Amino acid sequence: MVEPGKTKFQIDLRRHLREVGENRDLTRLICEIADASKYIVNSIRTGDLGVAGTSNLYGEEQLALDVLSDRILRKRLTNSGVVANMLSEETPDIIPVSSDYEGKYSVAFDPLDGSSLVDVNLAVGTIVSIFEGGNLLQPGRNQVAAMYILYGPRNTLVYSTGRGVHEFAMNALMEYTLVRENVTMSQAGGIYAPGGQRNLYSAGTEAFVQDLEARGAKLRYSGGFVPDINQILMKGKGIFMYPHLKNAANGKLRLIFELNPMAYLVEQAGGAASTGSVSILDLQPQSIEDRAPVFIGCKDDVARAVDFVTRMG
Ligand code: FDP
Repeated sequence: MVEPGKTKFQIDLRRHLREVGENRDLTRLICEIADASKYIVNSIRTGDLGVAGTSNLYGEEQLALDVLSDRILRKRLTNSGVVANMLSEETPDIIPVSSDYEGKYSVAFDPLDGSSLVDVNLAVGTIVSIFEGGNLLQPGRNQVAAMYILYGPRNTLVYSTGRGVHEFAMNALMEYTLVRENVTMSQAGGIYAPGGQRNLYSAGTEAFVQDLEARGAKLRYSGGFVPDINQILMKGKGIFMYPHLKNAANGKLRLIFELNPMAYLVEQAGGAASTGSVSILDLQPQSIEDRAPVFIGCKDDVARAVDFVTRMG
C-alpha cells in the first residue's frame, strides 16, 4: 500500500482511506471526525478542567470538556451531509440528521471517554461506531467502521473499515499521518488491565486474574478505556476486562458507545471480545443504555476468561 520511495509518514488519513478503496462518503465521514478531533485537542489543551459552570477570563460560562467535545462532534457530523442519525453518550436520545437514509451512515460516539481523568492529566479519548443506514440499535457485527482518537502525550487515531486496523499520529500541522498499517494481535499476552473493584469480582473472574498473575502477567491499567485498549491493541498482547461485578451484573461499560467499536477494532486485529459467555459483537442492543461485562484482547486470554467464568460464574 505504501508506494516505493515514500515513507509511511507521508500518507495522511484521507489518502490512506482512498488507497484501501473506501467509498467517498465513508471517507468523508471518517475525515470529518478526524477534523473535529483537532478542536477537541485544543479544548483539552487550553480549556477548563472539565468543571461545568465555571467561567473563563472574560466571565463567560465555560462548558465541561465532555459537553464541549460533544458539541464539536455533533456540529461536524450534522454538516457532513453523510449522516442519517447520531447518538451521543452525552444525550439520551437518537438525534435525527437526515430522513433520507439512502447512502448515509449512522454514528454512535462517546465524545470524551474517561473525562474524569482530564483534571489529573491522564489520557482520554473519543470513540466512534459507524453503521450504514439509519439503525443504531443493531449488533456490533454490522458496524461498517469503528475508530478512536487517543488524546495522550501524542494524539493518535486508530480506525478500521473492515480492511485491517491502522494507526495514525497527529503531526505539528494537526494532520493525521500513517504510523502503522494492519495492526495485529498475538494469540496470548503478558499484560492485564482489570477494571472494576476486585473485591466485587465473581469467583470465576477472581480465579482468572489469579491465573494471569501466576503466569506472570503484568498489571497495566490507567483507568481510561481508550488508552487501556490502545495499549493492548498496539502492543498486540494482553487483555482488558471490566467484568460482571457482585453489585453490577452488567459491569459498567456501555455497549453502543464503548464496547461495540472497540470489539470491532480488536477482532479486526485478530483478537476477541466476550461478555464471558457471548461475543460482544453478537449482542442485540435492547436500549441505548445497555451495558455489558467485557473481556477483550488476545484470543487465547479471552477464551481462558470465558472458560473460568463458564465454570465458576
Ligand atoms: P470515566 O468514568 O472516567 O469516564 O466508561 C467510562 C470510564 O471512565 C472508562 O474510560 C473506564 O475504563 C471506566 O469508566 C473506569 O471505571 P471506574 O469508574 O469503575 O474506575
